Amino acid sequence: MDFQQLGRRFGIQKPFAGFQELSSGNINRTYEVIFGSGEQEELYIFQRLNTYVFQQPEAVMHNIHNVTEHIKHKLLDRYGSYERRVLSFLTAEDGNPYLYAENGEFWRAYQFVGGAIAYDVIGNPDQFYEAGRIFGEFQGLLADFPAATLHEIIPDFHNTTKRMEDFAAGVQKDPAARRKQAENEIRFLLERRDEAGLLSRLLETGELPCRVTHNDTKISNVLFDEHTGKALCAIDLDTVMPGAAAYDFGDAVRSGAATAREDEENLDLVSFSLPLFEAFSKGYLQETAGLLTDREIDLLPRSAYCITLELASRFLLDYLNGDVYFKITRPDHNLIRARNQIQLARDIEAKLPDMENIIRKYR
Ligand code: GN1
Ligand code: MG
Repeated sequence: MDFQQLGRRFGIQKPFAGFQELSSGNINRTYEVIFGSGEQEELYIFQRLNTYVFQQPEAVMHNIHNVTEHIKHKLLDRYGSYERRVLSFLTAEDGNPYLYAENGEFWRAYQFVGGAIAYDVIGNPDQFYEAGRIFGEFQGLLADFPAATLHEIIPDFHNTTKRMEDFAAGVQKDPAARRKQAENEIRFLLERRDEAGLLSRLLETGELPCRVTHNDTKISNVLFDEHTGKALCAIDLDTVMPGAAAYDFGDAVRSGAATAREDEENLDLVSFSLPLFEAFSKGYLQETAGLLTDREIDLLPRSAYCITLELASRFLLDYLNGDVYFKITRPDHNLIRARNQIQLARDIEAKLPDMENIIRKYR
């Protein structure tokens, strides 16, 4: 990467002074880049979009631009300022919020949010309450966004019925001849195929409303203020599209109420924390009061189950396909992730009645 040149094309005047790659994120490559020095130092986040996953990167940026503009206006009305509460993208030489490097790579850059931190694993219920509040707020901020103006970035992204069909087909094909290594996991997921598809069927029939949703609400996509611990904003808007609100709730608790990282190999450490689930639900339901239908609220516990099965099937399918989609750092990384998510799904399955009681308490 020639950050000096990329920076100049994004209108940064100061000289390039250094960078580090940020390891979180399974799809794009993300870099924290410094320009200038001392008092004059400026920090930016540069991202190279994965154009295998995002085949229409300009459509991604079209969505993000319009959604962040909408959010800025709403926040100005509500709080008089949107500072640190929404991502601000840099404009390249031709006026677009992205550019193509000489080698064809697709790049975007945004202002670094100072004094903010993201977590892969939640530390305590207060923190997760904050995350629930911010994802609830996100849903509210976009409640009047015109969904029809958004591009469908990845068709059928959370169509779990289709995901399970693709998974079953991948098992049959077994392109990388790895099926033998995952027989138990395959059986577990295929046995739950119908249950996994529940939400996507209800979305299809209109029993669940289609809203503008984030679609990648894992906990590392929330920025917190380093000092106050308050959640500032949801980041990573690549997959903002029409979808089911319950999936955003489900994906957030799948990742944030888990007691271990998504790729923890020691399955004894992987469980679903009810106190964390309760804290998130409280924050989320406070913020979305009056917005969600009864049916949507009823389905929140199930959503965690469906999305965990969905993700397990995606990781396992990628393993069977020879690791073409998610970034890996070890040969069986996707198998480890799949086993981890299956363990989590087992625990959620056992805790569904408790989760339902919790939702009843805060609705
Ligand atoms: C990917 O790139 P990242 O880490 O934000 C994936 C999500 C998965 C997540 C699991 C576009 O998200 O759907 O839930 O990994 N994003 C895409 O960690 O497929
Ligand atoms: Mg993402």
